[in-house]
Amino acid sequence: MTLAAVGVGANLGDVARSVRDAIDALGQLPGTRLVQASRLYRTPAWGVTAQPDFINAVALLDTGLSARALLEALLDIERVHGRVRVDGERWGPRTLDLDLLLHGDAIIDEAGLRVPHPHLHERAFALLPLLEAWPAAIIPGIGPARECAGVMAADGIEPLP
Ligand code: PH2
Ligand code: MG
Ligand code: MG
Repeated sequence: MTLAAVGVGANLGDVARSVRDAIDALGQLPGTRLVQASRLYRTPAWGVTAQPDFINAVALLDTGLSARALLEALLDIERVHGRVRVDGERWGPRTLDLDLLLHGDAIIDEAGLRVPHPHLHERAFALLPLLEAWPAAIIPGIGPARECAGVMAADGIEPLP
């Protein structure tokens, strides 16, 4: 079994509902248990900033799924939530985005699968909920997630009431 962290985000549709439903769905994957989920955070869009705020959260899973199998399961859950991938579009608005942030201490760089998530250490919207769910999280090849978050502005990121 492996501890895996999944970033959950959405900024189109009924976003809080999508994020909560996705966290439930993650806990029901085969051979997988939901260990912890962060609160939901409202976060300003990062990267492409001219789009609605996101709701972000992180789910911590204990799973027997390989990173590749977990990735495929994440894509399935995204599709169930109406995610439409637009060719060539990067960082655009979406009904649901599930990102494999960490899979134990694995470092993977394969087609479609990069773990740890290549932007995790520079995104407060992912690090803050990650640290809430898993305070001791280590980003393989980078270091403790807490140290990355400590040097980062978290402007405008707030837990939902
Ligand atoms: N996801 C992105 C790009 N920008 N910004 C926020 N605040 N939250 C996200 O989940 C997000 C983003 C690409 O996946
Ligand atoms: Mg993403
Ligand atoms: Mg994604």
